[in-house]
Amino acid sequence: MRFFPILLAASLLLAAPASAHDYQAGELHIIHPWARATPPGAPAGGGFVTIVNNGGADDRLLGVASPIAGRAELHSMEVTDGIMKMRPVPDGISIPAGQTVALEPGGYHIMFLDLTGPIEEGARVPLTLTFEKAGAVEVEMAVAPPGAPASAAGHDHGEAR
Ligand SMILES: [Cu+2]
Repeated sequence: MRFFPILLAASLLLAAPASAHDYQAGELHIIHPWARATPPGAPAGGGFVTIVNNGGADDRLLGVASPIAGRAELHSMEVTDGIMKMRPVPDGISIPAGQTVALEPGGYHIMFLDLTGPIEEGARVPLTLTFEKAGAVEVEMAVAPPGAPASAAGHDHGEAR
């Protein structure tokens, strides 16, 4: 029955892009980083992640980087005079002690600019999150279909958000 472990490994690999994944960095729990797939030629794309601070001290997400983008920025999105506007948050995003901060469609997000190529559905994309206290954390983003809402990205963790 030698083939069985190989089949099992193959099915795990195939299941990987859609499955939940998370990371621990000190007191920070980094849940399900994901990006939206982009059409060929798109200049920019969006990335999302949920961060839980289980520690007693505030931290701050200062910046992000990925090899898929010439630069990556942290953005907020809000409605001003009836128009949805994104803007960079140069001071980063506060991750208060004991709280959960979600970067999600319609709110805080990562903006990938000067893409080196399309973000392809099903791929795994490296992402570096740099925190004030936790330092640089390497994670991988799952890639969801274009236009995927937050709930379609495999939030089957059964964890607090
Ligand atoms: Cu943006």
